[in-house]
Amino acid sequence: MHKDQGKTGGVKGYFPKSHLHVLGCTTLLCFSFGYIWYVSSGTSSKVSDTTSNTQDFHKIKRPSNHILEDLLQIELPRMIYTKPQILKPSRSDVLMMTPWFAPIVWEGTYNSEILNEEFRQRNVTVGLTVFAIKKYVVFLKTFLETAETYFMVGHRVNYYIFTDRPEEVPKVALKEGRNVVVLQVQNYPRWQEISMRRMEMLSYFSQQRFVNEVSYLVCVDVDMKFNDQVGVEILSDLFGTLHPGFYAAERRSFTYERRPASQAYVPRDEGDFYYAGGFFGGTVMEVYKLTKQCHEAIMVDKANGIEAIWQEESHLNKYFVYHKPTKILSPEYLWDDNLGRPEILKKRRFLAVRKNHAAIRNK
Ligand code: UD2
Repeated sequence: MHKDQGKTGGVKGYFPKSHLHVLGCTTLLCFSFGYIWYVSSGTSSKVSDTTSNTQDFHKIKRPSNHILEDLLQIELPRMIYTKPQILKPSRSDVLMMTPWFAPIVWEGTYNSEILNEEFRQRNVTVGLTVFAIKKYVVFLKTFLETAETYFMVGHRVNYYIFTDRPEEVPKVALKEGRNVVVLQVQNYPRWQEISMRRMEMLSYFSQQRFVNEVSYLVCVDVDMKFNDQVGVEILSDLFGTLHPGFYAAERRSFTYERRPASQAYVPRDEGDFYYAGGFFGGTVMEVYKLTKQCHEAIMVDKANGIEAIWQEESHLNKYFVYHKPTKILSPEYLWDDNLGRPEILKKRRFLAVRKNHAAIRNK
């Protein structure tokens, strides 16, 4: 697969111009759509100090204390549902549990009613982080609109949009308890660098800001659309997603970084799964640890004049070999229709949007 074809190697179509939204809006207009703009200024190497625009900052409703909230007693109400059957596993066609007892999330393996009740009682706020640097802002409208329909329905959500073009972030009507926060960050000439620098920015903002505002972070690619429910069943201390191109592959086929000179190196006799760079997350603390370690490894590689084969995705995969995720999402959570519709895939929750790499990258 050629790197410029994209990770899933799919056919990428031309993204219609009608999706280009160059909207020079006023702050007033933004708030009328229930938006919270947080546009930070300047850049310290890559990311800005977030304390500059305090008047908007205070508009974010924060959970009272998301560390202590976990200690609150959760008591379920009376609920009527089909009982689980010990001798009849809900799915027999796929692995539902890793050898380190992390559940693998497939349609049919969980009860969203129970999970929703538990997370509602904890009043959890989820941060969805997405980068739309340079021309990738064109993907935001569909991304946000579909997220409003399918992502964490009924829960509190902060969308954190990292962009170098804040004025081009489209306005989308938001449901109650949901906010958009625009974080202005710098861009880079190479798309590989943009993709990798996400680790640095995520670790910086986790420490500076997210830790005070949300319990969990979900970190995803922007050239995607939600196509079915993605809810609290995904949440756990540390979660990764099975890459749609490799979920059935043998270890030898995983596209881990194989050069020992790189910090992302994974020996051929190690590794459980091949995880996608485009969907991972966990508690703010765990995402901070992951992104900080990956960013530092990327910087060591840079100093040594080497770049991992799949940029930060390679570093993420190395991290997961030695820090096992506590939950794993099936490819339902990151699918590309160019890969067909296998029988095991009961839902396609988050789908790659066709894109023409040549027209979109480095633009
Ligand atoms: C794959 C991975 C992606 C990352 C990348 C590294 C999946 C589904 N995707 O995606 O997570 O590991 O390979 O090579 O596994 N971006 C911008 N502006 C740019 C370029 C990138 O905002 O100019 C952001 C944007 O959020 C985009 C993401 O970086 O979704 C990943 O870049 P990509 O979508 O071009 O990479 P792709 O599809 O090969």
